[in-house]
Amino acid sequence: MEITHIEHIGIAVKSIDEHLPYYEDVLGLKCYNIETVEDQKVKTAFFKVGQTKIELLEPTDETSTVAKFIEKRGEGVHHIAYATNNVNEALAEAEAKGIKLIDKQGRPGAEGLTIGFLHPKWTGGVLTEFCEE
Ligand code: CMX
Repeated sequence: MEITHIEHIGIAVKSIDEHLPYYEDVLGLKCYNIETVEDQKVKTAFFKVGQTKIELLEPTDETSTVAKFIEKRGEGVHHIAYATNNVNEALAEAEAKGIKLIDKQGRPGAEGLTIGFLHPKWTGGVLTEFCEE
């Protein structure tokens, strides 16, 4: 696989509205997109930091994996997403090298990207996502 850069860092929050002032008024970043990903049961808010984005993740209901994460661990860094030119190939290669996959195939994510997750138990406790434009 070829990873080109960190596409985004996902941060789990209870409320995007509550945290916008920190990112906009303290860090001086601009929220340029708010989008709900129905499939993942999350509302997302994006900020650009050079080539990388910060993605705030707010659960849309209590069955969301992000709601479970916040309940168990509190708000904070949720996942790291790497940009690759081919998510399906990257997933297959990781699986061939013994990593347990959450997604066998890429699926639609926010901002029109194709995404696929590796299981955090096989990646040193860091939920890892591959993204393809
Ligand atoms: N980072 C690190 N570890 C995590 C984690 C995370 N984000 N989420 C869960 N875990 C850990 C749990 O703490 C738990 O560990 P222990 O067994 O030591 O307690 C273990 O993984 C299993 O977690 P669980 O709560 O019992 O099981 P879930 O049903 O929540 O499944 C996971 C966990 C990772 C498979 C699930 O959260 C998942 O499929 N995540 C990928 C999808 C996702 O997170 N989507 C939201 C982002 C959307 C986007 O960016 O577009």
